Amino acid sequence: MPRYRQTTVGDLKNQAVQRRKITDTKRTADPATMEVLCGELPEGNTTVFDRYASQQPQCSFGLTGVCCRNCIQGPCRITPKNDKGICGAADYTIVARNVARLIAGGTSCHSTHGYHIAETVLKVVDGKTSDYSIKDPEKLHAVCKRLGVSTEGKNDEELAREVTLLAFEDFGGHREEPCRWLDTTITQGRREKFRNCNIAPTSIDRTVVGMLDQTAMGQDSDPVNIIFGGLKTALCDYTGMHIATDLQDILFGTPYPVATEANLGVIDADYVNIATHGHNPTLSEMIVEAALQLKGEAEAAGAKGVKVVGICCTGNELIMRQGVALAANKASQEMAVLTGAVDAMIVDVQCIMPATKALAECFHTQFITTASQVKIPGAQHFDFREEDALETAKTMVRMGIEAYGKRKPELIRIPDVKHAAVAGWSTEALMKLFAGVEPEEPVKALNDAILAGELSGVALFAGCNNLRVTQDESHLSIVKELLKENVLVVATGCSAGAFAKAGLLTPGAYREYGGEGLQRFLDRVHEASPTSTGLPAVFHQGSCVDNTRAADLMVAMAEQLGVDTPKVPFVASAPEAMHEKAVSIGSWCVALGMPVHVGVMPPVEGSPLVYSIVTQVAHDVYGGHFILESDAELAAKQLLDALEYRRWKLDVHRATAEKYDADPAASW
Ligand code: BF8
Ligand code: SF4
Repeated sequence: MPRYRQTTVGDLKNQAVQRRKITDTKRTADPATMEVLCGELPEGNTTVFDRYASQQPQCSFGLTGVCCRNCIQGPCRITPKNDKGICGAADYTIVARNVARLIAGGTSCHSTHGYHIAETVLKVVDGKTSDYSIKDPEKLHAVCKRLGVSTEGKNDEELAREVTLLAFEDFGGHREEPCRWLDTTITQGRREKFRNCNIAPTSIDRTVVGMLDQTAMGQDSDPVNIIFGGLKTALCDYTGMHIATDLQDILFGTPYPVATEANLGVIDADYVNIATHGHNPTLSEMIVEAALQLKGEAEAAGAKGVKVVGICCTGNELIMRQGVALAANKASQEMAVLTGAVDAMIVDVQCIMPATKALAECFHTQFITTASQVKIPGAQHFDFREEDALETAKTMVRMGIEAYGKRKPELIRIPDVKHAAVAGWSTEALMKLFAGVEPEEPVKALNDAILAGELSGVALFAGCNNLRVTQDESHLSIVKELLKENVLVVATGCSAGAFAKAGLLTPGAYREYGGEGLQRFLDRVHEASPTSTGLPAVFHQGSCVDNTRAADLMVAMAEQLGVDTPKVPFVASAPEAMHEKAVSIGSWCVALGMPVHVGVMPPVEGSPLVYSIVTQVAHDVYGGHFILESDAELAAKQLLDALEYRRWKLDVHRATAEKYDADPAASW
């Protein structure tokens, strides 16, 4: 019987792993980024790679999570000599509190994003802006159906208002029932589990505030209770981002396959290049429109037109819906500026390094901030409002057109590296693909392939770049291993960016990277439901805020199989988790029952108890657990083992249920 667990219960990693010598480390697996890094830097400047090296050695109290700064008697650090903080907090309390607060931080980012989109929808239906409209009434109706909103005799605007008001209740309402976007998108088994464990949130805002309260000095010191509070908060992260994805699809359209390109080579010296960076599509969608409208002005300035390129998750939003080329993921954001051919970088929220602005000062690049909560000293700031979105976007693009004339030709060096990519694989798009084989119940095509042993399961690759490891390397090596073993892979965030940059999203790439079973499956579904774009090796599902698309897929698989989600052969991996958002996503994935690999050690090693809760006990309670493994080869093996274990168990439970004419066993 395959093992789902690591054999080393409580046997913590050798901390030396955390402190590899920076001189021994290859910085990046991305040839374009490497090429730029090997060039000259403007005098006095550094890149994120240099600053990581300068920070070494990093503090081991922080690395292992045993530093508490939750009151100003601290910092208190746990050592062999001092096993308690000044107030008496033990390692397990401090580590659990720190992790829970990371989750609260991540949840705040995603839910603020979702809230902003909800406000935008309301402005649209109230007629306060004419720059946006409801682009996907079909999705609006699907969301209404799911939420139980009657559509009878109501127009799209009325429905959108009703849906948005329900979303506001999930953010800040006072209700006794769990948040609707959580409750209506999960299995009955998960609904009961979350209620029984008292981790079903009733309001996002209330839960995040409650988490800060629970983890304050002199509050909760029980690590299990704190971690349950953390999971409740993580389910708010799920709720907020599901709202964001649904409303973004309603407003900008549900993504379907679209052909484009990725990596720094997409920056074109003949064009005015506008890089959009951050996460929120309300701004970038307008930039795309403004760029189209201002083509003539760019030509008058001597360029061939305006080219919008994407960075980080704004890039992922635009690649999904608009086919805008993706220039960089997180660790390469400075490299885009270093090409010397980005005329304006327009940023919104999250993952924007202040250093990118500093670097832009050495070039002609205009650096523009647009969100009230994200200002960077020295950057041009526009208070972006939906009411005059297109006009503001045009002003910003014009700044890029003006800057185009001020380029320093001697500083331009664009790596000749880019790959064709097909993105736009929302869960709806995947279902459409599967529907060619199973028109009545598309997900059955996927489940049947798993039950027949043609596919090994499904994996979600998500998360960031983290400077502790070689950029993109473990994303690529783990995914290649899984593809070879016939795993269907979906991806989001900077992980999807890494795959796009390396050619795994290129049409037909599944033939190069996929095992025989995966190739056969994709050939079959594509023949039955052809696309004009062709199929990639990895299916890009969007930005970090879109991770519930993968959860929706897992839930659909579970419901078709007649089991709860922990039984579905579905795993997740965040090889380079970095942001607080990655911690919250990983945590709700565990609560939903996924084995979740994290390739960079999170700060839990300081407490053997917390370490074993997240890697072992979580499985007993929720069916999901963390696999904390920095070695890519071992990680791939553990993910494949987890899938094998689930397939084996699913087979046994299904065969037994059939024999006794009963439902499959509820246990996992
Ligand atoms: O939200 S994957 S580095 S860009 S946090 Fe950031 Fe991480 Fe990239 Fe997108 Ni997500
Ligand atoms: Fe130290 Fe306790 Fe204050 Fe934390 S809360 S800093 S452990 S006294």
